[in-house]
Amino acid sequence: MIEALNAIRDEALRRLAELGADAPEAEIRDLRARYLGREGSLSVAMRGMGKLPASERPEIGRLANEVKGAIEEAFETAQGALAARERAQSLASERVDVTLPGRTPAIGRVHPLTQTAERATEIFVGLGFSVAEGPDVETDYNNFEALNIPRDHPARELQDTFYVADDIVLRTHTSPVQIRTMKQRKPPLRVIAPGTVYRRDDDVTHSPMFLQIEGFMVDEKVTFGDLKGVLTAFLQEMFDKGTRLRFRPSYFPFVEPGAEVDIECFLCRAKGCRVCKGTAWIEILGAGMIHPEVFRAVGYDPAACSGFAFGMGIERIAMLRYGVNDIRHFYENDQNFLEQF
Ligand code: FA5
Repeated sequence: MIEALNAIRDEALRRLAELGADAPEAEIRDLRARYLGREGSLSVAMRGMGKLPASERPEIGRLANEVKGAIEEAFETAQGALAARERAQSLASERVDVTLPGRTPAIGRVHPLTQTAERATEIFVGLGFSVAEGPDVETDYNNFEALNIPRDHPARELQDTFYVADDIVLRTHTSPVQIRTMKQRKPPLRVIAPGTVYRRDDDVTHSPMFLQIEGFMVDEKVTFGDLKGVLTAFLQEMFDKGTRLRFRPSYFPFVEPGAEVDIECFLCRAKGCRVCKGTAWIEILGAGMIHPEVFRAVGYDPAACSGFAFGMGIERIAMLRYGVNDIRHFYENDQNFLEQF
């Protein structure tokens, strides 16, 4: 038994040495299993110890453990050397250049239309207006009827409407917020209402979904002069002090008199381009004195109060502010475009 154990150790150490320094890990593992595995020769020999006389067992047992320890140590050394070699190889081939610049995570920013709407809101708040909101899905009554646009009124054709149901629409303008606010509150009122509106429209200056800011003021003696003053103050703050604007008489059923306001086209410096359609002016808002029928619809006495209202397009203002020549850029989500603002 003693000889057998010594022979197993010698053979194991010799065969491991024969494998050489470049032996792959799998071969070392196989060889190890051949001696130390459950069916390996050392394990088989040790199982035979039960048959030995009791007096020999302690000595043989000690020797068997020594042999096992020697074999284990030899394999551990070989496997350790292999691991060290592999680590050295991978360090030599993988180069980490610590001087490379880091990867900066992309940081989002506020959309130019939101920036423009926020700036506009800030200016109106500075002029004493407070902010109100209304839903995008609106009743036909608030969007049209209460604004003096009855069912068969030709003005409905001016706004290509998306209907959700017979009496429910995607609001075509922010003017229904006038109705909602006036029904809830009493004059004096100075309110703006920014929001999204929808129409069947699509070209370089028209989008099917766009933003408006409604504004209105109601008190005992509000005049058209107040309207001009507020809009001039707003536009000169939004653009610059020298900004020229013009009021053109126009028709909206919910105001009398009504006007459209244009500002000089900054894109072409008033020479005429495709955005201003060669006219040197861009229409940015509709406005006027609130119609007595609207006051009646919300339960106000038209003889006791007066007011102005306006509704302006945020995209048009943003186009002029940033020199953008096609409204569709705002909705295409092209990073190269958006990163400029
Ligand atoms: C209205 O929507 C009226 N509610 C405005 C108003 C309010 C008048 C209060 C009187 C009193 P209009 O349809 O003209 O009016 O639209 C107002 C502005 O929205 C336009 O001047 C323009 O700047 C913008 N606009 C209109 N249609 C589009 C569109 N399809 N895409 C982008 N902007 C648009």
